[in-house]
Amino acid sequence: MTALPVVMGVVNVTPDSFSDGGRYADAASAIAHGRALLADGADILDVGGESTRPGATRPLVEEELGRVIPVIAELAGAGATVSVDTMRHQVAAAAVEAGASIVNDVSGGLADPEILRVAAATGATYVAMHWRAHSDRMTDFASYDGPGGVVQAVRDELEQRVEAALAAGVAPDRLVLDPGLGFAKHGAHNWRLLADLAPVKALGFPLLVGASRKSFLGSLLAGPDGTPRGVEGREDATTALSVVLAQEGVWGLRVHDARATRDALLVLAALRAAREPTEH
Ligand code: PMM
Repeated sequence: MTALPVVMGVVNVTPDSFSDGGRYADAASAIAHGRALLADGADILDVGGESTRPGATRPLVEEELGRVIPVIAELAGAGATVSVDTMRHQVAAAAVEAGASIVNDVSGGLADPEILRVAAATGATYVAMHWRAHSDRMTDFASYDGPGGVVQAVRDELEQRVEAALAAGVAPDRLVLDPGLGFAKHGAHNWRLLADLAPVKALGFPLLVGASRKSFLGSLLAGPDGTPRGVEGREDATTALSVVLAQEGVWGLRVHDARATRDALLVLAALRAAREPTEH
């Protein structure tokens, strides 16, 4: 029986994230939000200071550092397992120094290859997500016309990121892969990937999946006039996917509402326990 996934709660310290834009933009509210996620059952807090919403422009390195480091220092200092959501080696290095133990790089080392050496040197767990371009132009890269379509392309491109990470010295047991839902992918691409994770899983590394509140769920849940459902109305669909992904054996679920996913995992755990043969 595969273990149930860890719950990674999202702490976006950004003025412009699509899912919770601006709500936790100052350190104090981001820290309070991190504590609330822990109370709701998050195992890991993923702290990010750069929005990757489609079309987003990048903050300066100093801005990103100023956003995430105080939050990471406080939450890691209080005993939380903290991941830093960054594509920059300077931010990854400072975050690990401040107590983060996971580097979550949505670019898989493509945006700043030096980040791989930082992950290797610090011994942090490194999450390599499938990515093709920065958010301001990623929709230009959302075509998957080769044989095998998006599933084969994501598998092959992640394999190249694995090779780069291992060549930089990241230990194989410190590597996690992520198919990168919504990154240079349209809705149908996300659904194809979710429907067929096996080739990515067969690369042999734990999988993290971030489906929470993404726009393909908004489109799925569109009203009769075709208007996509707003982010707050995507929670039940997110939780449904958490259950499906847990049953598929993913390692981690990156979500905004830790309690909904934790509750769903408790249901699965109870069912699994009830299936075990009893002693008497
Ligand atoms: N998605 C976002 C940001 N970081 N990291 C990983 N590993 N996987 C994801 O799918 C992912 C990510 C964008 O979503 P947000 O704006 O809600 O944080």
